[in-house]
Amino acid sequence: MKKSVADLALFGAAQAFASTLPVGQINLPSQKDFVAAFEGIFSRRWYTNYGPLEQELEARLCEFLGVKNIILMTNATIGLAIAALALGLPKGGKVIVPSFTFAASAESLSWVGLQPLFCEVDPHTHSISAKSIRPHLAKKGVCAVLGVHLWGRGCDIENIEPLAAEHGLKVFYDSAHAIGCTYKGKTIGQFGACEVFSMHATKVLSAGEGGFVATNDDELAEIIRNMRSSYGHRKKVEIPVYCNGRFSEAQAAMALMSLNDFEKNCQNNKRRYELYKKLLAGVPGLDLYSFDKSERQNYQYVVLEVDEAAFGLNRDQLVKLLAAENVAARKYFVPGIHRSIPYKEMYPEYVEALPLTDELCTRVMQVPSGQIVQDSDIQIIAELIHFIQRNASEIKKRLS
Ligand code: T4K
Repeated sequence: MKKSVADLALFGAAQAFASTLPVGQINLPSQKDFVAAFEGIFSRRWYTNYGPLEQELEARLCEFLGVKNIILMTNATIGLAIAALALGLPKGGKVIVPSFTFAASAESLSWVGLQPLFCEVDPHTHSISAKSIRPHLAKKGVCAVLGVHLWGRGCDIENIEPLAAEHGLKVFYDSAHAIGCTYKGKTIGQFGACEVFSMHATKVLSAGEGGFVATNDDELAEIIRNMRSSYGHRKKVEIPVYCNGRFSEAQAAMALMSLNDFEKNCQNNKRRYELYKKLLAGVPGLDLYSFDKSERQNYQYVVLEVDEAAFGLNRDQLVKLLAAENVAARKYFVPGIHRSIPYKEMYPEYVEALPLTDELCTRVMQVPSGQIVQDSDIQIIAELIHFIQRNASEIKKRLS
């Protein structure tokens, strides 16, 4: 326990943790199950291209999300790019997308010759809403809306979809954070033309690397399956271009094990989230992102917002102090995509146009959660944050 500001690692004292505590899930399966799954792959000698594990995973995900079609993909970035092309959006068309999201949401559009039209987000939910897309709907060249369910919370689907339909726009979703979550009681994956999920190593459902597209539209599913280019139950249909978005048996094995553990991992995430909530309650200037209790959540990210005036230090200073203690808190997402390369040069018109997003980019951070984070670690992180806040003015002097 730190007693004075000189005890902080940033000022040369011992670190609170001997090894780094990352943000991210890294929910590994048991090594025994892992070896057994890989023995099966080796004995079948079937490594990719719609093997038996891939087929089993697609069927299980259909059931899990209550959706007719799942198309597994190398990762969500490829899934988003293929989905955008499969929707038949016109070359050079503009897709309304938030800037407060992971770069892949916009980059996937650029890869397939579409233009991101960056919109604001709701400062409370951090996601796009009918209000934030409304000013852009009638702009020249706009052809679709790509909603993002940030932190797993469904964006304003019930208002976005009818509004987009009035303008003849397609809606699809980047649901990379939202596996197992609901919106108005309905499982995310069932909305829009299609939804794209990530199974990256840091996600609560993990294939190491991986992703998938979910859709109830059979025709769209066939186009996406053909574009992904692998064998299987596909019917040959006309497609804009082939791609390699294949998913391997190794990824499928990891994902199936992760799916078996999904409920348990979400419960553990929730416990960690609630512990942070309890232990950080009352820290001036620090807000824990909250979820609608009536919805199912995966609690994949523990998101904090720092109000510099009340906390006494800014978000960057807090992240730096924690990093020195081996707490690898992250700043998702800095800078906003509209201010990052290449977009700030390609589309300078957005640089000063998104003040709400800019504000979030200076305040929001994530603290470690996931399998390797013990309750005792959270206790230490919370004590550190309390200590830092109590001593904010002295720390600030030292930092300057
Ligand atoms: N849309 C949204 C809204 C997304 O958030 C993402 C990805 C995508 C689309 C695209 O999905 P994918 O194409 O990736 O399927 C991470 C992930 O790479 C990325 O998947 C994720 N979102 C994004 C929010 O975060 P990084 O660069 O911060 O991850 P990385 O590799 O630094 O990992 C975070 C921490 O986890 C590290 O501090 C170390 C730890 N870690 C990581 C890996 C990979 C481990 O302990 N073990 C590991 O194996 O982007």
